[in-house]
Amino acid sequence: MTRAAMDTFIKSFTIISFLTYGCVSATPVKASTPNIIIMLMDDMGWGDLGVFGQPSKETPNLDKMAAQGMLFPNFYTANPLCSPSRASLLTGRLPVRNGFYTTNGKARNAYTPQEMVGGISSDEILLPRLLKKKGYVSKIVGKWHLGHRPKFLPLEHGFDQWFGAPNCHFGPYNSSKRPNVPVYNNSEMVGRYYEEFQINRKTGESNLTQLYLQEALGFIHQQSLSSKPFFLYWAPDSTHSPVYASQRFLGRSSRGRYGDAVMEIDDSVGQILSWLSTLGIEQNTFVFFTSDNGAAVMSGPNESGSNGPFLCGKETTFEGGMREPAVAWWPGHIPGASVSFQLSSLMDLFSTSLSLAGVSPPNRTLDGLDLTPVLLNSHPNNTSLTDRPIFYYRGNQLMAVRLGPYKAHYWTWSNSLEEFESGINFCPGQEVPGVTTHVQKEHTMQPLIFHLGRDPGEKYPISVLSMEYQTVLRRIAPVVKQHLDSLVPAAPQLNMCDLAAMNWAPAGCEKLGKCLKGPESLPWKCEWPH
Ligand SMILES: *[C@@H]1O[C@H](CO)[C@@H](O)[C@H](O)[C@H]1NC(C)=O
Ligand SMILES: *[C@@H]1O[C@H](CO)[C@@H](O)[C@H](O)[C@H]1NC(C)=O
Ligand SMILES: *[C@@H]1O[C@H](CO)[C@@H](O)[C@H](O)[C@H]1NC(C)=O
Ligand SMILES: *[C@@H]1O[C@H](CO)[C@@H](O)[C@H](O)[C@H]1NC(C)=O
Ligand SMILES: *[C@@H]1O[C@H](CO)[C@@H](O)[C@H](O)[C@H]1NC(C)=O
Ligand SMILES: *[C@@H]1O[C@H](CO)[C@@H](O)[C@H](O)[C@H]1NC(C)=O
Ligand SMILES: *[C@@H]1O[C@H](CO)[C@@H](O)[C@H](O)[C@H]1NC(C)=O
Ligand SMILES: [Ca+2]
Repeated sequence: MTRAAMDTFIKSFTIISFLTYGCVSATPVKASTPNIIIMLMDDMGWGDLGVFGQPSKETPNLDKMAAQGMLFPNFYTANPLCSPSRASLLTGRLPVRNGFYTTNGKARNAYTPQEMVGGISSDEILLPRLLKKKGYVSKIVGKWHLGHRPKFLPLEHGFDQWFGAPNCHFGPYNSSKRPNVPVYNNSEMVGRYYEEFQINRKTGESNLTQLYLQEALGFIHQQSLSSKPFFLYWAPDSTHSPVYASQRFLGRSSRGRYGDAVMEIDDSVGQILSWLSTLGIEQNTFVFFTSDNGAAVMSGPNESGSNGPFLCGKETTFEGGMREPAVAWWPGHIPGASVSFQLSSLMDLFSTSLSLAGVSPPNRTLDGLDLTPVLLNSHPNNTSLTDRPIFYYRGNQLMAVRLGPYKAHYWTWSNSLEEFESGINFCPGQEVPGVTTHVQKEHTMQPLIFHLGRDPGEKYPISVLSMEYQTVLRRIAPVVKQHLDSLVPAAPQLNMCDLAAMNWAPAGCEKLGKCLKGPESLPWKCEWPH
């Protein structure tokens, strides 16, 4: 970070703090079953929002959302990759508990590419299914990524409606070798990316975010006319490489094409929030904005965002991989221009949503926390936080733990030297010797400990000889032991691949004449290089 950028970064916090103390908070009213909107971005970084210090200040709507709501600077995802973090959001459980991991290699990130055989287990209970108990109508708009074979799709797991795609928007593909990813309307495909739903890889032009915006506005309108509460899971994918934006936004950002995509998302968020006000339901709708994992800095500056002052990005368990931008908004209930330093997680949105809806949590181990005491706290100066750990996993390997301002790394790894030398760099310009290691390095006997307040970039491990180190380790060690001793991993769902499992002939393809013929089934153990 440059000096000027750092100044802006610090200044934005000063402004936030001033607003916090300068603002009279609203009196919380316990509304009955509010609508819930979770806006989950794809690969957007902590440093991409003006309110989190992005110097270009190109997110006026998100910044306004924060000014009217609550900012969470210590918010984490459950995994540094799309599929596992999305599974964790909807189950309230760590990937190792909900099965979204692999055992094909040690500490490997796994997801659901088209050749993936597995998906979300039928043993898991997803948020929309539980919300249904209180009459909620649920819609997902955008990326699913919890498995693309029929039994894994959203309408099989509690969602009433879906408009979007089951996998990433990679492509275009030659359909004889690999089908383009289908776009679904509810339980049937209505076309494919790069065919009916164009993404121009040269210019970066696509109208998909506009389509996903219209789907959201339409659903909100429809539900506002009904007497039932709604849950909208809005998951656009334009900030994931290949990044795209529509004509009106292309070329507008000073940050390049990635910034264009962010500006279009920001504009869409603004439209959704003002639509709630227009319909007069803003005081009855809880909205939370965040991202599924850190910015994909390995994709280069034009195709990825910013993780602010944090180390590395997507795929890693350094702060850049898992610390996320996060804003809560609910006029009349959440005090405006407030900041909560609560250590919080994507999985908390599961428990928080259940609490808001008045649904009791399912009888199983959950990793989320109900954040309503923090969100609805009428005293903006109340800094009493719940002391809870954040666990950083890669596959089934616990890599690190955060407790209070301290983070202890039990294992470190960026990627293999071989991969690194082939040009794949998870930490461009940020090598920290002994920390961003290119071998899986064990530190179990003597974890690397950082103070994230003094050293957010994880560059200066605290000396093992210091009193501070000894004190912190004595606090963290029993937390780790307790977690590991009581952990019951689910069966891993992301081990097997098969070309026959790809999206050759999704439901609805007959009507469109878009069924393709796949190869014979020939399953293999998926290779997960990092
Ligand atoms: C797909 O690949 C095959 C074999 O490489 C080739 O014959 C065919 O023309 C390609 N089709 C398209 C649409 O590019
Ligand atoms: C999706 O399906 C619904 C209900 O079947 C229909 O009303 C709507 O027009 C469809 N939307 C699109 C974009 O195809
Ligand atoms: C997006 O929509 C505009 C206006 O309808 C159209 O002119 C343009 O070709 C579309 N772009 C893509 C990539 O589909
Ligand atoms: C990034 O985009 C700019 C503007 O289109 C272009 O000039 C530059 O070459 C691109 N950089 C890379 C690394 O592709
Ligand atoms: C919760 O689950 C446990 C273990 O499966 C079971 O023993 C217990 O009876 C259950 N409790 C309730 C209230 O259902
Ligand atoms: C402060 O917040 C905590 C939880 O965040 C809550 O338990 C406590 O009652 C609050 N205290 C006041 C004075 O509001
Ligand atoms: C919050 O703290 C500030 C600064 O200490 C103080 O001026 C203000 O009166 C406090 N507000 C409330 C509501 O307690
Ligand atoms: Ca992602």
